[in-house]
Amino acid sequence: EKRRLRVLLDMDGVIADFEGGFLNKYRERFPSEPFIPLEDRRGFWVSAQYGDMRRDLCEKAISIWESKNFFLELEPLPGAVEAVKEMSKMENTDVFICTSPIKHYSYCPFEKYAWIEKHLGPEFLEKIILTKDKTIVTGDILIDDKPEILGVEPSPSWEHVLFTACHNKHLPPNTSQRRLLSWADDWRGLLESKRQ
Ligand code: UMP
Repeated sequence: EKRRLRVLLDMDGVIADFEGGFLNKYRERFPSEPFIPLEDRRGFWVSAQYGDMRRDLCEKAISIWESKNFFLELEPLPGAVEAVKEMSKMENTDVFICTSPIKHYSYCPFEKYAWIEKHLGPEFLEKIILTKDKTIVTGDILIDDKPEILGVEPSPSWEHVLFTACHNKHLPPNTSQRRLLSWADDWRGLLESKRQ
């Protein structure tokens, strides 16, 4: 009998360009403040690295993604929209978008739905999972740019495949964690490896 493959895709940093969108809007709003070029980004939390640079820059960074239209206006990452659409049309494959909203809920959850409808189409509105804890979601694979995904479930069902991003590309090689370097990388082969 056939078993279906369940793929969980993170949104920010995997299909939507959070880092690029942040930097553009931060520089536009705070043109005279220091900023971190993408090649100098280290660590998942943008706010932490800005706060380390100068204490008050933490809240200035946060004010950017708490603003109206921040999440809505993010650009798709190269190849992401095409890959997600192709993946979701594959036989025996269920694709879900699994994303953590920020706690400032005025705009983010709405705009994530609107972004998915705009870029992937209304049929994907049925595939959205908003959760702060991805460990309680079951799946075969979770493609996510956050190096460590923790929650209440100590042994999640999915294999976490690290999607390469500006903030994680310098991490020391980790033999127990596979990577997808970009959407030009072999994501089809990755999915095939999970069907065996
Ligand atoms: N985020 C922050 N602070 C940061 C960087 C990102 O709150 O410094 C937010 C953006 C996303 C969420 O809403 O965290 C990350 O969600 P996932 O990519 O883990 O789904």
